[in-house]
Amino acid sequence: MDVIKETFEKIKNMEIRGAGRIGRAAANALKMYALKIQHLSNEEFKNRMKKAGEVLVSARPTAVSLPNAVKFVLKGLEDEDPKVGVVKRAEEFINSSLKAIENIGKFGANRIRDGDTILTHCNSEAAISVIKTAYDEGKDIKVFCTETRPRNQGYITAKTLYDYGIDTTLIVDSAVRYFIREIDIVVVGADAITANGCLVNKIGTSQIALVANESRVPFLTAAETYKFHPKTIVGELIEIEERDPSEVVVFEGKYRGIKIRNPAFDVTPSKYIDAIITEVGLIPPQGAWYIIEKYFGWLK
Ligand code: RUB
Repeated sequence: MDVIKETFEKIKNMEIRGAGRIGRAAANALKMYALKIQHLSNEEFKNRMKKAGEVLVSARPTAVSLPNAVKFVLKGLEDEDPKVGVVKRAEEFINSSLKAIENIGKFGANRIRDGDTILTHCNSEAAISVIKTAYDEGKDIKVFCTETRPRNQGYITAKTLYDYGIDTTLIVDSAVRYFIREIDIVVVGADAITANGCLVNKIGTSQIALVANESRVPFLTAAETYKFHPKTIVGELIEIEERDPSEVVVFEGKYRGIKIRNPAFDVTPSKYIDAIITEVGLIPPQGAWYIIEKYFGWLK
C-alpha cells in the first residue's frame, strides 16, 4: 500500500496538484500497486485494488479527474487477467490525458489572435497548452497571470510562460477588473464541468468570469473530457474543498478569534462561459450533458 499512501499524501498536501496531474498520479499509483501485488487470488486482488482506489479518491474532493481516473483504471478489473487489465488501462489513461492536453492546445490556439493579451488564473496545464501553442504558431501574445491567493499557483504559471519566452505580467487577484480593458480573452482550466455546463475551478475564477462578461471579453475554459462530472447528470452536487485556514494567515494572541475561511474552488455559471475547449473540440457549455452521456454513460 506504500505507493498508494504516498500518492494520497502528495495529493492531499498539494505536492501533486492540478486536476490533470492528480488524475495521472492516481492512475500511475494504481498501476505500480497492481504490479507489486503477488500471490493473490483474482478476488483478493480485486478487493485490494478497489480499496486502494477508495483511498486515492478520498485525498481531495473537488477535481473529478481523480475519481474518473480511478474508475477508468479499475474497469480493467473486469478483464480476464485483472492485473494486466489495470496496468493497460492506467497506461491508456496517462497517454490519452497527455494527448488530450496537446489537442486542447491546438483547438484553443485557434481562438487566440495575433496581438492578443490573454488572462489566466491559477496553474492549469490545459490552459498553458493553449497559450504555448498560440505562441508556437508565431502569434504575438501577452499573458496576464493572477497571483491566485492563498497558494499562489499563478507564480508557477508566470514562471513557466516567462521561461517559454512569452511576454508575462503578474497581477494581484483583485486587479482583474482594473486591467480587464487590456485583456482580449480569458483562458482558465477546470477541476470539474457539471452536466448543466457550469465550471468548477480555482477560487476566484467566477469573479473573473463576471468581470469578463461585463466587459464583453470572451471567457474560455480548457477541460479534458475526464473533467466532466458523471454524477452531476443524476443530480449530485460537487463538494467544494475548504482547506486549512493557516494557508490564508495565522493570527497570534487575541486575534486568533478572527474566523478565516479558505474555499479552494468556486462555481462559474454556464452563462458566463463562451466555450469549453475539450480534446474532441470546442463545445458550448450546453454541450456538457452530451459529453457526459457519450463518455461516461457506463458510470451512472
Ligand atoms: C488547480 C486548478 C486548475 C485546475 C486545472 O487547483 O484549479 O485550474 O486543476 O488544472 P489546485 P489542469 O492547485 O488546488 O489543485 O489543467 O492542470 O488539470
